[in-house]
Amino acid sequence: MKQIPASLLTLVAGIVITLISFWVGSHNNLLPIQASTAAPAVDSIFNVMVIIGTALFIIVEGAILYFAIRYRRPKDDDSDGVPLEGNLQLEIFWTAIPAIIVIGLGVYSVDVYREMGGLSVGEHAMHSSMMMGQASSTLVAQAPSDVVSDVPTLLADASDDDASTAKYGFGAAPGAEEQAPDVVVNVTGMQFAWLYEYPNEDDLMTAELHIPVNKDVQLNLEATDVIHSFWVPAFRLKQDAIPGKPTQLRFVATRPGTYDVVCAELCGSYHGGMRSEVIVHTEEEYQEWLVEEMEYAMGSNDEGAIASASAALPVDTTQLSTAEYLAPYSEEWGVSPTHLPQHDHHSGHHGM
Ligand SMILES: [Cu+2]
Repeated sequence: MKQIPASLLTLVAGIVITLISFWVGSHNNLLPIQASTAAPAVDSIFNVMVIIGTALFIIVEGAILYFAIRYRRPKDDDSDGVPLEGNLQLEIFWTAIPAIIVIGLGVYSVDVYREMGGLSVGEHAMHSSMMMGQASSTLVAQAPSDVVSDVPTLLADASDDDASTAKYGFGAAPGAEEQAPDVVVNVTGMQFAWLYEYPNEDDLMTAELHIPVNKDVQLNLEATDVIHSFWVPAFRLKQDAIPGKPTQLRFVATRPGTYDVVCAELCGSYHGGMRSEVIVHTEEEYQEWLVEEMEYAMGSNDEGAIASASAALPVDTTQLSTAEYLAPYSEEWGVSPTHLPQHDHHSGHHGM
């Protein structure tokens, strides 16, 4: 039988590996549903990395298996292996290929990041500090010493002004920098809950995030205690909430539904329970929800509003009467709450 040339075998192997890798990359099914404009861009770079990873896996593991079988030690062969040392061409080759891959992925990821608005947040802050830089250098160049001494004060003022605007996070999509967002929600992370406040809706407060579909939404994130991270896997978006440093997350949800919000920064003993939901409504549903919530909040009496709001919010157990505190357990024990001890004098709500 005539020997098949090695170059031909390599070519065929290369084609087969490429086809398998592309197939695995585009059918990996590893990611959740896509529910924001950022998701397709993030998924495409993820899939490219899976394609490259699959090819490398097949080549490396394939070579190990092939060599282990093809060059296994024959029976009764106790001789040494062939001494091999150094191969400059091979070393250049296996340094250059990963370098090209890593640089390519780096450029690609910056492009995806830009598309998501990662480069447009804090533009105001950047502009003003750049302008200050110019102003101060002209002052230094032309002015007498008393003006120059004012420069640090001017710079300090500028940075004070910027303290209230987020410099970190995700801003408007490219081309939409001049447009104001359709919906603004202030998000506060605390041990161990997310709180949502709608500044344009009479500071309405909720424990889940409600937003309309296909609208430009801006979240202003902050934290009251430690660093938390606001992560919506279905949106492919994650942004830290940092005490004292406001951050921003601007996005467009593209699919109505209910999606998980997960805290992705280890923030204490109940970090694992720091979950919430984002509900993406159609425009009409969102307006209906708003009206309903506003009616709730401004309800016939204030106590009712507080009760309905607090039902959804984390409970401060120190403010509860004994009967209220035990109510969830009494059901489990088969005891009527009215039979529970009523030691404290303010247990006026017992039996509810
Ligand atoms: Cu947290």
